[in-house]
Amino acid sequence: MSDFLGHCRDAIGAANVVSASAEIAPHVADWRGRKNGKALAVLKPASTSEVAQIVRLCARFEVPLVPQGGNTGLALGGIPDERGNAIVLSLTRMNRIRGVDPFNNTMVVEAGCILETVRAAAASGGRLFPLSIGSRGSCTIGGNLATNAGGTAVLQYGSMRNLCLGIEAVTADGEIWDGLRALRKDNTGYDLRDLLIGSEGTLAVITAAVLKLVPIPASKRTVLMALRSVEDAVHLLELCQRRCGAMLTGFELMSSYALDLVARHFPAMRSPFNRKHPYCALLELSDPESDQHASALLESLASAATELGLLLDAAVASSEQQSGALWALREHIPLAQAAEGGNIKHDIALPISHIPGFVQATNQTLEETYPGCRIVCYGHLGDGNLHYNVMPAEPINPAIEETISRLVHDGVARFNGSFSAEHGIGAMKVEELCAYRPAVELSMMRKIKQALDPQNILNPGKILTDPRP
Ligand code: FAD
Ligand code: 2HG
Ligand code: ZN
Repeated sequence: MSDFLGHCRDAIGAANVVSASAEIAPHVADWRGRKNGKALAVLKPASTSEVAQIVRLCARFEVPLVPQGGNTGLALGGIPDERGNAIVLSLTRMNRIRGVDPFNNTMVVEAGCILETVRAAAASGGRLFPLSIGSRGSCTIGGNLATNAGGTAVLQYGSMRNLCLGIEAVTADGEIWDGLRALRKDNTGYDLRDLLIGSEGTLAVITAAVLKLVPIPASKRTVLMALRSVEDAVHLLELCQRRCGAMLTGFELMSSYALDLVARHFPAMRSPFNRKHPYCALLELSDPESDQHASALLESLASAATELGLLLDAAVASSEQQSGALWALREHIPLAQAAEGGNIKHDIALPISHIPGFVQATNQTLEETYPGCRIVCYGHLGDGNLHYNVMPAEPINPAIEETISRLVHDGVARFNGSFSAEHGIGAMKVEELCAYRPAVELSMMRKIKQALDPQNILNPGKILTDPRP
């Protein structure tokens, strides 16, 4: 192995091959602090050709590699396992914005660019890069692509797949694929870009991308609406989509218990309502016309919702600061859960019409089977994506985690949903993939993996089981 690391040092400079355990530590620990892997070293290349050299060395010495961006992933995809035979390939030094094209509404960025930086660069060119997730200050474009990240603006702009026109990547044998085409139409054979998006570092290392930009809306309005039930939230969503069409750019659901957790762990953040309501919906309207137009739309929407008996209360943000405070309530839910500790996460997608039935049935079964369990239910209702996290009364161990997840995911399957809406499979949901996807689907996935990475050096054991002991 010293031979391998020696060649790596020659390729990217000794300072960029990190092997001191204190420096490796943050790269092998998952964001939730639940798992720690081991790594031979963390390698930090600064260019596509350096990435290619490292991948060629990994292929030659048969060293597995785990691509990593901001390490904010929630499916244990970006850290190595406990064997200690893999390297972490950190893309964070590849952080150049290669160019912005306002007429084509695109920008070319390297994989290690932080999402927030990309959004700021787009804004300074008068454009919006719409992907918005709570981890935007640390996650990277490479990680966003590799997980096909979703977030709070998917309703109108789509997930990462819909926001990317082209990709540059390094294949498992160390070849560079320049697929940085900035085209909105391109039917030239199999869509390799789409194959790599969502592949969680198992098919290639993404080094750069062409991202789609949109105009910055003239006006944005944020409103928090208090509601009686999930069913009413679904009715409100239907009303909003009917009246606002493409101007509805966010529709998030939060249960009262989810907001209680935020208030407990972040006392400065409080719901604007002076009494508790079972659920709240956080809405964002983006209007291409003007503030007046947006306000009129919002007013008519609120009175229609009141007439239908859907609205218990509403708080309209009247400044950017107030809008930020409402969004902070929503974005602090995962942080409050992390502070509270011990929860079993379920990132599920369902047909929107089935969500009330699913929540009602699953809450009831859980409460009967695990008396005293608490359910933290919130998420991207407009996309049919809920974070349905469970905190049992008893301490969490692998057996209880497996039984509760099976109960929730069986319910999801009964309602024709998916057990992973936006966080991916990583190492955490490999068994679920086998349990809930048809054999033919798994077989096609294995053939793709075998064809593109015959040595199984790219993030082994993620998405699909690692056939090696
Ligand atoms: P990492 O965690 O470093 O890696 C994630 C996966 O991508 C791994 O499998 C890794 O191997 C692979 N990978 C990383 N870079 C590359 C590359 N260059 N080439 C090939 N493979 C690569 N996710 C959502 O979808 N929606 C949300 O709303 C959301 N909110 C979040 C809020 C918080 C507070 C946190 C902590 C996480 C949240 N996430 C959310 C999850 C996470 O931020 C996303 O999955 C994000 O896209 C991961 O980016 P990253 O750079 O941190 O990737
Ligand atoms: C969010 O929407 C993230 O806030 C995190 O996807 C979800 O922590 C979770 O369960
Ligand atoms: Zn989410």
